[in-house]
Amino acid sequence: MLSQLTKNLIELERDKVLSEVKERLIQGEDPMRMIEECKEGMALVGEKYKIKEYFLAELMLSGDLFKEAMELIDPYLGENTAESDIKGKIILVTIKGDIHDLGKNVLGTLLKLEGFKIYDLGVDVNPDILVEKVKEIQPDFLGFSSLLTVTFDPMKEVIDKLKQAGLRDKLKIMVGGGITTPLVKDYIGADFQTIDAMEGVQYCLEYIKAKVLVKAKGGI
Ligand code: B12
Repeated sequence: MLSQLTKNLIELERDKVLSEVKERLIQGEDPMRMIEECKEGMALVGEKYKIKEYFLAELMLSGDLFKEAMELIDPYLGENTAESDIKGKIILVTIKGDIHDLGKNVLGTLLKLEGFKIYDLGVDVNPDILVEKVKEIQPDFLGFSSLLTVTFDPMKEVIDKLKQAGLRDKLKIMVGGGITTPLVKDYIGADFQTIDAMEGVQYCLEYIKAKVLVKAKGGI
């Protein structure tokens, strides 16, 4: 059953959504639950768009509303980590042709809270510029956020170019976003795929933990 928050987001009831989020935050509710309910609402807005019950205007309104709700939730998510305790570097990006960024922003916030340094390169990023940034930043992870099928080839292009430059094996590559599947991961040549930001955070934490263990045993 849909929560009231999810229903109000689908109906684009801005005031009701924002006042409910404020109220529940004050009452000390887990902010992650509200993020999940809003995410569910966004997926259903997408369904309405698909069947032409909603149009671009509604997509845009829902995007703005989600952003406003996140702005309220952000301060309740926790403290950021000190620079000296950084667990690893992560580039997050939405590739050429795609300007969706809400999921990427949620993921960035959660990773930051877990102690990762985030290099958010934004949206509609050119593959060659991204390859240069990977060379420059040398991140532990590259995370693609993808909401449009037209991004599959440019993401594959980046990974192919990283292979040619001998950089592919120096980092783990994740792909996420509502339309991605394990098949997309295999097609582009990534290491991990999810449609759940928390699973992405878990993947990064586990990989870093394993890397630290290997180092401690005298590997790498
Ligand atoms: C809001 C929205 C918009 C907003 C975006 C606002 C913004 N700033 O992002 C606007 C209005 C701009 C928009 C535009 C368009 N959109 Co739009 N949009 C959506 C909608 C409704 C919600 C997306 C969203 O933000 N969800 C909420 C977030 C939180 O969820 P999420 O992205 O999945 O992220 C979560 C996880 O996946 C994960 N995650 C995300 N990224 C990553 C990355 C990694 C590494 C990891 C580990 C995890 C992770 O973390 C998040 C939290 O768990 C979707 C519907 C849907 N089903 O997704 C359509 C949808 C994505 N849009 C669609 C379309 C067609 C368009 C347009 C082409 C419409 C048009 N005719 O112009 C344009 C494209 C513009 C462009 N060039 O990019 C289609 C895509 C179809 C396809 N298969 O390619 C969808 C699926 C709607 C539909 N059902 O047809 N859109």
